[in-house]
Amino acid sequence: KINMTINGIQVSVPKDYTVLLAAREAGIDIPTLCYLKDINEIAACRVCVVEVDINGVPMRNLPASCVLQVQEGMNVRTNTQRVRNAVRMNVELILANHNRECLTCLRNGTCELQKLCDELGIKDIEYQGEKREAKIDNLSHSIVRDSSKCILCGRCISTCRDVQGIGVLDFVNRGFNTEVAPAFNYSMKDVDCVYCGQCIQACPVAALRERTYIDDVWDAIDDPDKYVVVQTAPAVRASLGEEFGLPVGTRVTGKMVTALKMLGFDKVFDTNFSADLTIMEEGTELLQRVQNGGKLPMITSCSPGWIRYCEMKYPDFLDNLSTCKSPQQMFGAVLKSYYAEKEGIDPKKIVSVSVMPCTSKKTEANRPEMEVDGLRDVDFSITTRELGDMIKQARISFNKLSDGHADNIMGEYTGAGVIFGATGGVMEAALRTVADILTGKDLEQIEYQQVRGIEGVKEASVVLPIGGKDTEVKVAIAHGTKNAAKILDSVRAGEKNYHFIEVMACPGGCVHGGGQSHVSAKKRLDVNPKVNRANALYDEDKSLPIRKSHKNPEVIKLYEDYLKEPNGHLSHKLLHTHYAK
Ligand code: HC0
Ligand code: SF4
Repeated sequence: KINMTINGIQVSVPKDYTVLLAAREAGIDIPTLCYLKDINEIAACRVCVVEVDINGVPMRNLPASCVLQVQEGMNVRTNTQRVRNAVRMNVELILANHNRECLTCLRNGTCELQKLCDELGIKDIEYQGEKREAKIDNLSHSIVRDSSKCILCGRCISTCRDVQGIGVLDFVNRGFNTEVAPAFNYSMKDVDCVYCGQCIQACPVAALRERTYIDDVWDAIDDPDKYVVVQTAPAVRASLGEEFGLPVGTRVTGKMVTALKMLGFDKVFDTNFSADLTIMEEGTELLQRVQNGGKLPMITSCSPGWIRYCEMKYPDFLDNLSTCKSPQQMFGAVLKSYYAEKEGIDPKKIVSVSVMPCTSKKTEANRPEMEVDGLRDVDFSITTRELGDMIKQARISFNKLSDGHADNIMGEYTGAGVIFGATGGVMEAALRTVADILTGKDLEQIEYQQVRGIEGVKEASVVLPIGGKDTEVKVAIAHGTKNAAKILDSVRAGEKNYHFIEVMACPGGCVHGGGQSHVSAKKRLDVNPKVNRANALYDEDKSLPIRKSHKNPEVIKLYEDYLKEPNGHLSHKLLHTHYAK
């Protein structure tokens, strides 16, 4: 322990602490902007400066507390006039070159710079210098980059490079013209970006944001000739409430359904339904590969950021990918065939909308192969945040809503479908079904704790009877592309062999997707959205009467009335695809 003084109060803190963390523990919230704990600790913005002396000897400059290690005998002052003036000047310099159209900004209300100015009492700006030229890159389906909003904090750069192991973004140009962009200022559309949106989650302002499709969805709803159907991904229900001030990870399934009905969607369904369907298809595919000597390990194919990553960086694993489309796409394909036929609706009139925790889903929905007979599986994919905005635009008091229930015949789901949204969830759902099929029993032990949690790489093995003999089925789970690389490298090197691998592009899985509600850097010091939101999904799983995908009555009916059997002829037409590059 280190003994030191902060603002005259004696404190004792662990040796590896920074002054910033020590102050927090002592109840002093030093302002920060570029700081993202464990990810971006580079003292770029100098908003967290403090005045320090050590055993009576003053440090000459004002050091940045986010990178300053605590020392015995340190005396820190965070609120002297010298500190206040310096902080104010540093923030004003940032503001001088920032597009300050706050009223019309997507991040109005969630902007960390806006909040900081409020907290620091900045009411006028002295420096009115020249502004960097604004460049907006909106050519990808997923991500918009707006240089006029960028404050050069570097949070996106560190996240993409160090958390995701990709490194698409960096500082380009010099001096006054410095900006954050892909190399040579290429569009995000033309680089190795997987559209995971983790950079958006890191961005304190609106320099990186999703490409929005809200207006397209409103237009469809307002068009009397269109039949507009919405599906909501598993993870959305664990974050949407945050848009309305509820604690991180509050489960709002029923309110979400009611709000969607109020918005005017003709039918409100659930992606969990097609998550269950995916397990039927993917589980069957796995059993066939294991029993018939097919390509192993089989790897999940539901996370579009992961698919893009595999295509670009690990093309030798493309044959390992399950041929299943993602639940988002399966849902759309079944909607415009089975559902349209059952209800007697012209599928050309159906507009298929998805609400996803994900920015990469927008690009997935637009992939050329994601259609059947000329009908797009999904017409518009919006994020959790965009749905929050639509609900606000409709003046719905979300927190007062009562619980609704998704419509039939594609709204029923099991606990297995819900947990898809957390890392390890697809694996657990698959194991529940595969174990039942192989043992011929209705197993009661269905919680696979080894595949849960936020460890970057998880492994488990389950002994199951295959072809009459007990076989150790080995599985692995990775979340975040950097962890995916670790697993794939070890498989490639022959150090590991597995039967089945789950990969999700985002750290934590979909619950921490690039389209989820923003959680500020400051708030992340106290709550871990990955954990809270995953817990919300595991709670919902526990609360449901049916927790295995193959027991979903609407999925059973879909096979009886239409698809006939998993991996059958119609399934291949509607629900499977091929990834090649
Ligand atoms: Fe996911 Fe999905 S679970 S990718 O994480 O598989 O986005 O939530 O919707 O499609 O179901 C995201 C979340 C989905 C899909 C499902 C899968
Ligand atoms: Fe990097 Fe993901 Fe952002 Fe693309 S979307 S720049 S891959 S963090």
